[in-house]
Amino acid sequence: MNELESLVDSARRAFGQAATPADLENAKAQFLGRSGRITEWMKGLSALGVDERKVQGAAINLAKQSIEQALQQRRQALADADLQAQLQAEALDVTLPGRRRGAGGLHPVSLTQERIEGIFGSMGFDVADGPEIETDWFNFTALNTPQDHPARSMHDTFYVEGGSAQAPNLLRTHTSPMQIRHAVQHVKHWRAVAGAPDPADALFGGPMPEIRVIAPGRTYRVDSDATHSPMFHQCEGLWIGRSISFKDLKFVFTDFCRTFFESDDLVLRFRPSFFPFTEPSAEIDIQFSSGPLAGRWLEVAGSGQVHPQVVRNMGLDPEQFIGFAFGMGLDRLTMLRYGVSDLRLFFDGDLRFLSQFE
Ligand code: 2U9
Repeated sequence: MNELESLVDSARRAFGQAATPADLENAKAQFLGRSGRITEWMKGLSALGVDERKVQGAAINLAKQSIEQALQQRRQALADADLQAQLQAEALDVTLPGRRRGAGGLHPVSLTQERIEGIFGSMGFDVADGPEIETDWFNFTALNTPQDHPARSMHDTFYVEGGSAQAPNLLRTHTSPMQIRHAVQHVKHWRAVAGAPDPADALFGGPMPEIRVIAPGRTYRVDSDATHSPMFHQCEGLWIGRSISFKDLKFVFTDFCRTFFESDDLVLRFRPSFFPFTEPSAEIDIQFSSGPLAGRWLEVAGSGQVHPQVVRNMGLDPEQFIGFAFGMGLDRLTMLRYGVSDLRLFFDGDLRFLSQFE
C-alpha cells in the first residue's frame, strides 16, 4: 500500500469512527480542509518536475475523490441511523385499543324523570308533555288562581311577549297547565266518541275512562339561591274518576315513594295546607328509618282533592267527577335520592359531577 492509499484508508477509518455529523465534519477537516492532508500533498506538487507532477497530481486527485466518496457514504449512513432512531422512538403500537369519546349519559334529573315515568306508568298513568310558554288561562285561571293571587305577581312569574294585558303569555310556573290541557282533550275526545251532548254523565255510551296522568318537565319562577333555580323541574299528577278519594292518593303516593327510594319501611305524613287548585290540600312529608336521613321529616310534595271549579274547567261536572292531584320537585327528589347538597350543581354543566351518574 503506497502512502496515498494509506491516507485514504485512515480517512475511511476516521470517518467510520465519527459517531455524529459534527464528529464527521471535524474528521473531514483533517483530510479535505484548507490545512488538511490532501491540501499538504497538493502543496508538495510544486517541488516536482512537470512529468512527475502530472502523475502525482492525478494520484492525489484519485485519493481525494475516494476520501470524498467515503465522506459522503458516512454522511448518508449517519443520516439513515438518525432516521431509524427517530422512527423507533415514535413507533406506534397499532394493536393498542383506540381512545374513544365518552358515550355520555342522562342528566341525574332526567334519570329521576324516567324513573318516575316508569313507576307511575306501571300504575296506569299516561305521561303528558306540552308547551313551556303558556297562557294566563291554563297557568292560573283554569287552576282556580284568581286575578289578585300573589303567585301571579311580577316577582314570581316570567312574563313573555304576546297575549294581552289582561291575559299575558308567560313561562309556566308549574306543570299543572299541561294537566288541564290533557284533561280537556281527554273529555273532548270521549264526548266525540260518544257523539252525545251534555250532561257529562250520560255522554259516553259506557263509562269514560278515568283521567290518570302525570306531567313532568321544566318550570320557571323568578327565584335563585342554593335551593332555588329560575328554571327547575316538576312532576305533577292527576287522577280523576267517579269515586277517587284521598285514600287513593295515600295509597298511590306511598307506593310511589317506597318504590322511588327503594325503601319498604319509609313512612308518609300528610300535613294540612292550602293550594288554590285543591280542597282540602296537604303537604306530603316522608321519613326514612335508616340511612343518612333517617328519623327526619322531609317535605317532598304538595297534594289535595281537586277543587270543584278546576273539575268544571276540565269540562266535567264536579258532582259526578272527583279525584286528587299532587306536585313534586324533581330536582329536590334527585338531591334526596343521591345525597346532593347544592341544587346549582345540576345546572353548572361540570362533567366531574355529572359523569358520576352515568
Ligand atoms: C290539576 C289540578 C290540580 C297539582 C298540585 C301541588 C299540590 C304542589 C308543588 C310541590 C313542589 C310544586 O315543585 S313544587 O314547588 N306542588 O304543592 N301541586 S297539588 O295540582 C293540580 C294539578 C293539576 C288539573
